[in-house]
Amino acid sequence: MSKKGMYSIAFAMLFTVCAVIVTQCVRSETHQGATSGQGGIILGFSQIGAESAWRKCNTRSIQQASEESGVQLLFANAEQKQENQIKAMRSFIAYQVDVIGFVPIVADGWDNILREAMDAGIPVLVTDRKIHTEDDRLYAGFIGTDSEQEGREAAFFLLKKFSRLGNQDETGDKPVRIIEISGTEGSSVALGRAAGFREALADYPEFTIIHSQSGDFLRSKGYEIMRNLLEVYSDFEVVFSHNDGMTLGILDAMREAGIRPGNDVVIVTIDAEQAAIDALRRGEVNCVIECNPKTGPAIMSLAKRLARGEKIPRLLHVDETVFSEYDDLSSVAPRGY
Ligand code: GYE
Repeated sequence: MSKKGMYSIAFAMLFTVCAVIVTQCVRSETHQGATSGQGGIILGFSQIGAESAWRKCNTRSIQQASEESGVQLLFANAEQKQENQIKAMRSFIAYQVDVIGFVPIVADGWDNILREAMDAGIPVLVTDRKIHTEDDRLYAGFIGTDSEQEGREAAFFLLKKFSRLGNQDETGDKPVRIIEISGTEGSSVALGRAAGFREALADYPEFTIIHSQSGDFLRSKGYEIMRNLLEVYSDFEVVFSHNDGMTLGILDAMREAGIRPGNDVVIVTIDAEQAAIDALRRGEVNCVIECNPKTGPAIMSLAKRLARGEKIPRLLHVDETVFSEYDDLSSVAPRGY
């Protein structure tokens, strides 16, 4: 080997050693900084993006809770790409954070990165959306929404509205044709909401889903899809939308076409953003199922327990409620998102 070659190998080795030392120093300084009065825990958190008002509130909740609890947060926004989430998690492992938290954009494809975290001895908390793994021991626990239940609640409202469970509106056995606009394909919440909805309607064949399409949880897509569907379908009774963002787009498209949402078509939506509650009060939406984004404080306390080496519950569902046209809405507090 030439002298030049040897020098460059030596330089590369020296550089690597320095880089490792610098990283370790930065880390122990941050740890010390955090330790002085704050608990000294570093949580690396991979968020999926900012696709909805719900998501922005979820991020605010996590950032605010980190400040209040003294858990130091390394926050990464994946801009809707699973590969960005995996990269962020890999960098959290290299940084030797105490705990990794993430919102899995889709349910599949996490086993390898979770194994890397496990090999590095870093516990992982799955939040908001669930995952499928070969081995459930690859993550410490889950906190988030019960999407199957949300789907069931959407169906229960329709059964009541069309008088199968109650007696509000008598419509006999007429067909109830439903258009479903679902969330991000492959996400546990879109799969869960769809499954719970179908399960609860399984014994009522007059309820039929005539069209189901993903609007990716985006208002713009909700609008676009509904505009196109209104050219194809002239008769349907219900729209079940997996989130309020898409619903607001759907309402815009309907108004433009001269359809009165909430009146000509029954609208059921999930999240309970302020804008959806306002639409419910105006009578443009019939039922809003709450999905609770304010998980920051619980995430921080779980992260502390994990950092202390404690076990946490495998599954924690957040509290969620339902608001509908049958309720007195006068006491619903401002939603904050
Ligand atoms: O319903 C939607 C969002 O994962 C529960 O993601 C969450 C969903 C929420 O952007 O608005």
